[in-house]
Formats: sequence, structure tokens, C-alpha cells
Amino acid sequence: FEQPRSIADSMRGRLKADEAHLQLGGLRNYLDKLASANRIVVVACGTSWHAGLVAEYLFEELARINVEVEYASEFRYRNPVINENDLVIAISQSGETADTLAAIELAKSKGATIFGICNVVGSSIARATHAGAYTHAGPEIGVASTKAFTAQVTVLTLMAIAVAWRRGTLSEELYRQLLIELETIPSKVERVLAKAAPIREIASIFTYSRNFIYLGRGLNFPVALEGALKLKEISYIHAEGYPAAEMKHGPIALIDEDMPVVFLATKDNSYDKIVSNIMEVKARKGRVIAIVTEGDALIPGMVDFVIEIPNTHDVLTPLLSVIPLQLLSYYIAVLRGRNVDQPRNLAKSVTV
Ligand code: F1P
Repeated sequence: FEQPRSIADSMRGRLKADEAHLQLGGLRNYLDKLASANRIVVVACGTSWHAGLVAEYLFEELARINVEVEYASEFRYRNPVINENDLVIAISQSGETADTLAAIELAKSKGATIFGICNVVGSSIARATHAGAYTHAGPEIGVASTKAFTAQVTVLTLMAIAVAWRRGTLSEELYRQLLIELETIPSKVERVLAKAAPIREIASIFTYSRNFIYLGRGLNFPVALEGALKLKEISYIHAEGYPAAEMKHGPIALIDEDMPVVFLATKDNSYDKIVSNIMEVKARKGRVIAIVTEGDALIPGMVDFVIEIPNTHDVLTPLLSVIPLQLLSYYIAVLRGRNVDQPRNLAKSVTV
């Protein structure tokens, strides 16, 4: 519920639509380096890794830079091909995650430049990186990342816009349009949070489901992964996130009347394809909860439950579409009597 403020804080002082660049704190002096990078490699864990996947879509789409997103927990044990022409972005809420720190040290030893996106000033990861931007989200009260995710995505979006501008891959019109639209995001998040009561109703219907599938395409694919992770972390329900187009390659076998399927079905450039995916699930009697754009007249007639979110530019969608998934997980966990702030087996920062 703090996200309207934490997203605004992550943008504060950084949006300068009247200037030809954005203020990105410690990254400012490194903008040319970022813009001329041969490749960006993102290293992170858990929710921060999902923010990295969003960044992959953003940097590719807006700035046309090749991006690879690596689980730090795997990367650190490999012998990755990486050198001084690569730029590594390390993302971490706590700034203390041991796997991410080890991945940074490995990339550094091979000559790469490392940027950090952290929430905690002076944390180990902030100190280990060459430069970085803080997210200013404030401390997460619980163990599971929520506002950290949207703050990370906000900063990564600003970075992608700034780099795209510098590389000349973004028109002035789109540049201004995105900055203006970004400023509306906190109030739009507020409008999604106002739907907490109907989301709780949906949660009460699915409280004792044993499995869930989350499906999305494009920028909503990482959001599907994040929705599934939130449900796993705090309610202990088995949940899988997939790219919706991947469903036919296996997960479709799981669909029946006992399988709730959460679709990220906002009005973006993959809308028609998502509609076909919903039809495939309904034909197999799956129960569908769809996150749709306000005013959608088609999908509500096809599915079992809908949650509307305000319209925004395609590339900013994750900042809104993740909110109902966080609320759904929260209410399912509460209704199951779970301690949402301190889930079993999870540590706030994984330092070993
Ligand atoms: C990474 C992370 C979190 C998760 C849990 C365990 O932390 O996987 O995403 O919710 O807290 O750690 P961080 O590097 O972003 O602090």
C-alpha cells in the first residue's frame, strides 16, 4: 500500500522532461558508458531477478541494446564469457545477497563495469559496485519484496529511457510521452489499491486451491513470474509462471476445472494473442482470473473473474499489473492464516 509513495520517491528529482537527459544519481557520469555498452548483463536473485527481466524488455525495446539476465546464484559458479566491454547491472533490495555479491566480484575480476540498483544506502552491494542508483523505497517490513520490485522497475525504466535518448533510438515525442505518463503512475497505483476489497473476494474463492498458473506475454511475462513467486513465498501454494505462448509446449496438460489460471491480459500489442490463449484455457475448463485494462469489453465476457487496472503506455504496464497479483497473494495467505511478514524458511537477506 505504500507503493504510490515509494514509486514517486524513486522518480523524485529524476524526471526532467524539459531537459535532454534524466537525473540518475550516481549513474549520471556513466550514462555514456551505458549507452555505448556492447551488452548489458543483469545479475540478481528472486524478485530482483524478475525486475531484471523487465529491464531486458525495456532496454531492448527502447535502447536496442542486447541484454542477458542471469540468476546470480548460477552465474557465480559458471565461467561466463564477460569482459571490459560488458556492463553489469546488479539488482538487490537488501544489498546484502551473497549470491549477487559473488556474481559482482566475478564480473569485476573479468574487467566489466558494474552498476548497482539497491535500496539500502551503504550496503555491501552498493559498496562493491562502480556506480549506482538507490531505489528510495524505504525498508520492506516483510521478507517478500513488493514495493522494492516496483521501485526497481521505476529506476530501470528511467535508465532505459535515458540510455535510449542518448543512443538516439527514442523519438522526442515518445521520450516526453513516457516521462509524462510516468508521473501519473503513483495515482494509477492508488486506483488499483482501491480494488483491494473485490480482490479479497476473489482470494476467498481460491483460498484452498492447491496449484496456480500465471500467464503473460512480453513485459507481462516477468510479472506472471513475480505473481507466482509472491503466492509461493507467502501462501505456500504451488504456482508456476509461464510466457502465455509457452503454454502449448507443456503446461496446457495441467489445465482442468481445478486449475486457476491468472492471465495478464492488458490492452497492449499482444492483446489478440492473449485472447486466444484465454480461449484455449476456457476450452479445457480452467478457471480464469484476468487482469485487464479498464474498459475492456471483450475479456470480461470470456472469463470467471476480472480485475481492472488503468490504461498506461505498454512499457510501463508492469508497474500497474503487478499490484493486483501482490494483493491476491496477500489475501490468500491471510485467509489461510499465514504470517505474511515472516514466511517460513525465508530470510530477509540471504547472506550465505
Ligand atoms: C533477493 C530475494 C528476494 C526474496 C527474498 C529472498 O533479495 O530473493 O527477492 O523476496 O527476500 O531474497 P535481494 O537481493 O533483492 O535483497
